[in-house]
Amino acid sequence: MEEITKAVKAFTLEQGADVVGIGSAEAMNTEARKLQTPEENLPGAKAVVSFGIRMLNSIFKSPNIRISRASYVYLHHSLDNIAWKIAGFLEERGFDAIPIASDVPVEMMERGGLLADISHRHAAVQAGLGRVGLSGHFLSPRFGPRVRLVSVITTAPLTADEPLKDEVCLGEKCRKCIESCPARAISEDGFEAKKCLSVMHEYNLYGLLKLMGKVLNAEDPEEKKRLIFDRTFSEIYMSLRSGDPPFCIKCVEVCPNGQVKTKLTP
Ligand code: B12
Ligand code: SF4
Ligand code: SF4
Repeated sequence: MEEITKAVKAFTLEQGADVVGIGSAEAMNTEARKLQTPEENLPGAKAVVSFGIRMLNSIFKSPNIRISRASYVYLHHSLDNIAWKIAGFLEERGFDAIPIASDVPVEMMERGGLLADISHRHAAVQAGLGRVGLSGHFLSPRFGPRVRLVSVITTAPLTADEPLKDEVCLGEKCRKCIESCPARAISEDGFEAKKCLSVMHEYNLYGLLKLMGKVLNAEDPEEKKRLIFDRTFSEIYMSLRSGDPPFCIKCVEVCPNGQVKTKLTP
């Protein structure tokens, strides 16, 4: 299996991934919460190909929120596209393989809300690509949290990588993610999704409804025009195109792990 493992990794990097590793499905079956295991998604699963594409550092320097938002859409499309190709690559070699979406769809209610079929962070940790930090983010030693992830579950018995032993997060010495979160969603006790969402809502469909209310109430025709053309059109367009992209990214921006390391071009 060594040969096919090498071939899958090489193929993934050729397609545009910046990091790739293999996680053991057995280990994830034991550790993951219910309905987030490889086996429940693909009976007979043996391995999980985990990979990521780094975020551009320059995005964080732009004061224009649309640049950051567009990068979200771009990265998720790229990740899903490559994951689909990897699954095809494995099927052509006689194995079953399923890509798990990089973002939505997720289970909204039954399992306690907003749970994906696989935690890509968990898969990346198992695949030896990095560790989870205080912010809840997966931190790569090279890109910190500035990397978006996706996973492909397969019945191919690929050789698993060893999880990383060294800590990447600077922990108590740093706390920058805790201090900068506008929703106070991060603490030593963990991450609270509901609090984070309350900030995200300012920028998604709920925010859009609020914006429409403002349009209806605006008395000055110039202000009405500005709200319609400058804001509402782009919000509707982005929501339709990408589902409902969340838009706070402060905890990623401030993490010193992401700021100091840049990619070395081979
Ligand atoms: C739904 C969702 C959200 C929800 C939160 C849901 C929740 N319950 O946590 C909301 C909308 C609030 C959200 C916010 C954000 N998200 Co989000 N989100 C997801 C999504 C689609 C599912 C997450 C999920 O199922 N969580 C359930 C919990 C159990 O898993 P988890 O948080 O992924 O990981 C935990 C466990 O795996 C565990 N773990 C990790 N390793 C190990 C090892 C062992 C042994 C064990 C037992 C456990 C364990 O610790 C992790 C951290 O708590 C994932 C994509 C995916 N399929 O994974 C993206 C994802 C997690 N989001 C991401 C990002 C970037 C964000 C935001 C910055 C928003 C943005 N602008 O993009 C914020 C960050 C908030 C934060 N501090 O974490 C990235 C994270 C990349 C990274 N480097 O970590 C992901 C992976 C998307 C992607 N494809 O890259 N998100
Ligand atoms: S995305 Fe924003 S609101 Fe959510 S945890 Fe990170 S800093 Fe806090
Ligand atoms: S900001 Fe600091 S404490 Fe938070 S995850 Fe990054 S290194 Fe860890």
